[in-house]
Amino acid sequence: MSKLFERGIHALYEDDPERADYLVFGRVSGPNRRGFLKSAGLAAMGTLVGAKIPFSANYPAGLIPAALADTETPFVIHGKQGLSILNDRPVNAETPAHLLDDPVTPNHRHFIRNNGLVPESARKMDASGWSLTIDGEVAKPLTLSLADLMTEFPAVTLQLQLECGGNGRAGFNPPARGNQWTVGAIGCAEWTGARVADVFEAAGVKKSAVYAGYYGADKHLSGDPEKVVISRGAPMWKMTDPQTILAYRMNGDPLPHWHGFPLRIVAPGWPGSVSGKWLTRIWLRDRVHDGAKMTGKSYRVPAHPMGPGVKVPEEDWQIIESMPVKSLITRPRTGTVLTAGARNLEVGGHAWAGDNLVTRVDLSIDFGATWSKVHLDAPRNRYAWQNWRALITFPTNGYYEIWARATDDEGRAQPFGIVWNAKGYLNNSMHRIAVTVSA
Ligand SMILES: Nc1nc2c(c(=O)[nH]1)N[C@H]1C(S)=C(S)[C@@H](COP(=O)(O)O)O[C@H]1N2
Ligand SMILES: [Mo]
Repeated sequence: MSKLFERGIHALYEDDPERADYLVFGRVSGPNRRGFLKSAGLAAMGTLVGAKIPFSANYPAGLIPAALADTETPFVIHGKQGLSILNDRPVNAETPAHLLDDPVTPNHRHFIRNNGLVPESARKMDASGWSLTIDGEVAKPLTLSLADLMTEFPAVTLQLQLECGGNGRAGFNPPARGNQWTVGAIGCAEWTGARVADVFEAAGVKKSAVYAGYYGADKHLSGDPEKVVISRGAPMWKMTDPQTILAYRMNGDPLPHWHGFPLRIVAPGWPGSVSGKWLTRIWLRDRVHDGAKMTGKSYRVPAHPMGPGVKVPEEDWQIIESMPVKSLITRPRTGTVLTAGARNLEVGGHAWAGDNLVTRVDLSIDFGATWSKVHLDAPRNRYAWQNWRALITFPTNGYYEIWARATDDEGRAQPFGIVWNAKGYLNNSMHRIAVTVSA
């Protein structure tokens, strides 16, 4: 099923309704349609809408069943502005670089990466029936309401960067399947919540606990309530880091429904997939968590860089932990044209480096021949992205590219190219934008 929805049902139907119909329902439109509907097609359609369809024979070909279509208005994401929609079922949308210029990413500009469907209660912003369970390798399993979390544990407010492990996938060649993120699956909002460590402490962590896995309330695309959308996690040391939190506010507001209302993990600096949304349970494990999208090739890369077509032995796939050093130019917007004779330009953006600090950012306007250091701010708190700015001077009129390269505190700098891997993770190649000074 997931393959069908890689592009989103609305996009699929807009492109070629008959083909979409065939892909979704396994039937063909036209004279043969009735025959197909009686067999596999009808069954598939029934599964998708969750019941038998008594009047299926009358169902117009190429029409998106309202049960699927009305989840959100196509191509509009409520509460967001200016995002590029990569998929609408599940909703996946990224922020163009120039709209990420704010030092702290506002809610309407933060990217969305959903693997399934937003739970109904989150849509209604209703936390009345919600609770969080902490169980597994603990002395005292806990079940907490939102009010418990807000009152029994100290609240911390932190700016935390969250980047999808697949950000930059669009740059892969040969292409990697999945959402074709360019540069905008990154944000740094101000999150408020309880430290995971404090909540775990209340549950009494056993010595046997080595890993913690999350479960959320989102719904699988197939509609099957038994299927888990995603259930990832992190080792105890990361989960109990003082900057890993159970967030119930985003930039001062209750968590927006897109971002996990009423509660999510924010485990900054690691692939965004560790930061479970619509959180209902954390299971402390005596082994590495093996939930949905923890195993196989999901969020894993080969221990040694490999080329396309090379078979990597099972034991050489490693779970992605800290994300690599990266930067973004958020002003000016790429394609900016300056008036003839203009020589100076203010350039700015952000840089981040997983669990590390960024120690410098350099810019080049001559395709990497020479570099100059920008003014780089310290992070507001650990795991906040670092804002930077520079004034650059163009020697003549003409076409320029501005390239940005960040370096972390272990001396690792962004590469020019991409270290290829099969699933298109961890592309931290340098960001570049085009600027022309008119002739
Ligand atoms: N329950 C749940 N949590 C989830 C996801 C999801 O689909 N379901 N997506 C993960 C992925 S892959 C990423 S990159 C981040 C994205 O967070 P955002 O949508 O708030 O930007 O959430 C993570 N947490
Ligand atoms: Mo992600």
